[in-house]
Amino acid sequence: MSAPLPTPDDAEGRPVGRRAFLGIVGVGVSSLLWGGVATRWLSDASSALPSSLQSVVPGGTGWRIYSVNPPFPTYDPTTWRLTVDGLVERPRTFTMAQLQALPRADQTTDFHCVTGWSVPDVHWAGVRFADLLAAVGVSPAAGAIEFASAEEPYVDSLTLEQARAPDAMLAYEMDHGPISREHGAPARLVVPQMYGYKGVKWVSRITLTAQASDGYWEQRGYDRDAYVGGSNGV
Ligand SMILES: Nc1nc2c(c(=O)[nH]1)N[C@H]1C(S)=C(S)[C@@H](COP(=O)(O)O)O[C@H]1N2
Ligand SMILES: [Mo]
Repeated sequence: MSAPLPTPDDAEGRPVGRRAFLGIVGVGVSSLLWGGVATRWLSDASSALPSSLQSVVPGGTGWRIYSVNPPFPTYDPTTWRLTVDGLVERPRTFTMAQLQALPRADQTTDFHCVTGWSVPDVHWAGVRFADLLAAVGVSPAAGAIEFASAEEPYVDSLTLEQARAPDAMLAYEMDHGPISREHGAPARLVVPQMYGYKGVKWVSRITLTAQASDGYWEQRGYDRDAYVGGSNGV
């Protein structure tokens, strides 16, 4: 039998029991929850916890917020740019307005983290990769896309074929509003057919490459092809 894979719920590489985890978090957050400032708590005070305990979701939405290198990146609309480069014919950067000028796609899909939690019926809006890639032109040698987060060193990749799945997108809206800071503002990768670790938050650079490469969790033992129900880790 192989050793259990590490998960975002581990503290400093040590497993944290679910009860212990909830206990630690519960003490710190309960008073703030009543004050209705749970979101601010997540953004401002979360650095007081070990990085791996970033996973609390006040309000019971079902989400756990994950981050490997806090604090969460900040989004400044005046300076933010998405870079699309690598094996493309016309490398370029996009402002949010330019990204939103591309054809918009909407979908409602379920979200599954490999550690066992799910959120049903999440609404996303954003750009399909067919449309994004048409804006830069794909070089014949390209076979995959690498997604880098403003939160270094979080990265992941998809083959071009995977990225062209009808429900994969670079999302800039979640549940009918701009993506919030903790969920990856202003843009995150959404791949409903795969586990959540493929869904890079705070996407800042999209680089076309010849072949897919291992992402953050894949370097720690998870499958690169992370199809829900059809990969390791569960
Ligand atoms: N930059 C970045 N993206 C990330 C992660 C992360 O830690 N950092 N965690 C991944 C994992 S394992 C999951 S399940 C989802 C969780 O999304 P949420 O934090 O919006 O709930 O984000 C994914 N994208
Ligand atoms: Mo996850």
